[in-house]
Amino acid sequence: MIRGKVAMKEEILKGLAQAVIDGDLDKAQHFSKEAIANKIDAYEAIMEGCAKGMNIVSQKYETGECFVPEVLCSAEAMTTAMDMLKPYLKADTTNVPKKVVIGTTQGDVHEIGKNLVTLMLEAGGFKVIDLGPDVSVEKFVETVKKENADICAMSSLMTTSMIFMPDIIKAVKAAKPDTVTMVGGGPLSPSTAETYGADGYAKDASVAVKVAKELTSKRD
Ligand code: B12
Repeated sequence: MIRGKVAMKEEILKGLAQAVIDGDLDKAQHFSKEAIANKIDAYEAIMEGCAKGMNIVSQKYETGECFVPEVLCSAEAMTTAMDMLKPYLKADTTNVPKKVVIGTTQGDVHEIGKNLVTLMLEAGGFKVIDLGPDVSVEKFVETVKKENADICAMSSLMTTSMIFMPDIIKAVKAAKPDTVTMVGGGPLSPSTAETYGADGYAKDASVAVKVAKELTSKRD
């Protein structure tokens, strides 16, 4: 029996990853339903299924094995599965939720990675205000003040858009010194984050939750 269950889970996780790789919406819906029906942990389904598939697409894009149209289909399949699985994510409701404002910086439409970080922060008990892609410096600052946010989190996948991060960090610190800043995304690194004056950096969504908790616990 147990062996059957493990095999079933492996098959569903593989199915989710393949659905994203193929950019197949029907398969993404089918295996999301299967994951929910078989009570597979939504966090695992997203990270070990969908995100694994998207990272394979990412590599194929790098090696020229697939192009923007296929990547767009994969992105849509990933978003479809994430939207179906999101309501089943177990949220950590122990503490009063800290508020995070997040967005992808100016001129950048990449948001899959940012959406994964948002999802994991929500699962980690944070209240997230997601400003979406292509967010101006002014919009970040305005929302941080309006929401009295604890964290301002910035995502960039392009060298042409990461350059706005130092301006956002400086402007947020000036407007609301007690707000901490966190950055991430493909072209970022711990040393770039430090140069930009960010309080935190994380290489992926699961680490982002840990870093966010550390940054806010210091302030309690
Ligand atoms: C998917 C994709 C697209 C999709 C985006 C769909 C969408 N809705 O997001 C589409 C097809 C639209 C696209 C368009 C373009 N893209 Co594009 N794209 C990619 C690709 C293949 C995968 C990115 C992805 O989703 N990865 C999967 C996710 C899960 O990983 P991730 O984003 O890295 O996020 C993780 C971490 O970085 C981290 N993280 C991310 N954000 C944050 C934020 C915080 C606060 C923290 C803590 C952590 C964190 O956690 C995430 C989850 O674990 C990358 C290749 C790559 N290597 O990154 C190119 C890539 C980013 N694209 C690139 C380019 C150039 C473009 C285009 C200009 C191409 C063109 N000529 O049209 C346009 C740009 C349009 C624009 N103005 O933004 C270049 C950028 C080069 C550079 N360094 O500047 C890349 C690197 C490809 C390449 N090598 O050339 N792209």
